[in-house]
Amino acid sequence: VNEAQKQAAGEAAAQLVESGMTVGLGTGSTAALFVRALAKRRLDITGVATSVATASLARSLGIRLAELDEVDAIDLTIDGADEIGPQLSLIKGGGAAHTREKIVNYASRRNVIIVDGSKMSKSLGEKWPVPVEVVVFAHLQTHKRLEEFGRPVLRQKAGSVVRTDAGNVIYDVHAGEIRDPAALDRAMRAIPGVVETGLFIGRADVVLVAEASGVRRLTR
Ligand code: A5P
Repeated sequence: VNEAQKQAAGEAAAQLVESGMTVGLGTGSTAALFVRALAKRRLDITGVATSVATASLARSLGIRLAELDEVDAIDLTIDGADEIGPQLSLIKGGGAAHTREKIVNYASRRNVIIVDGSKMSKSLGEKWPVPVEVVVFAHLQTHKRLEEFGRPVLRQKAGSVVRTDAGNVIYDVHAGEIRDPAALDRAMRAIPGVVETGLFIGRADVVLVAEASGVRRLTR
């Protein structure tokens, strides 16, 4: 679905990268198309991956990688998103990578999000639940606390519980339309056992939206 649009967004993002940059590499199918387009440009860059999956893709394409703690700062991070609401607020974590993605995002001078048109929504939460990374210890207690905000569903794939790169689990909290995403983010993160939410508020400088008519550039 929307493969050509994702490809266009990935290529447009690759054009933003210049030799000498340290570049944050996002996770997901759209970010993977960006990583492929970036590798084709053969620039002298250092990548910082947001997941084990992205690290192995980048390595296989010959992109030099560093750990975040080995670099001073990241110049530019390109990542995908699951849903984009007003003021470029984001829901991320559909690929279970949002904690690392958020750490890389905050370490980056500029953050560009690439999506196809299907990800845009009038009200954040109308399309996606909020992914919340939770430590395994007594996660049913954390589940109970999360019920205050909606219906939490433990994420499973092919019959087994999904684990993040850090070994934690994910609860997808069906919270409906979110009126105040910053407040919801704060309230969820205040629960013991919650590692991070997939709400990214005020963290996208630019969103590149690929549609049939071309790539639109949105700024906050
Ligand atoms: C990963 O955890 C997510 O934040 C991704 O950025 C998101 O799921 C986008 O993936 P697609 O580009 O495959 O839709």
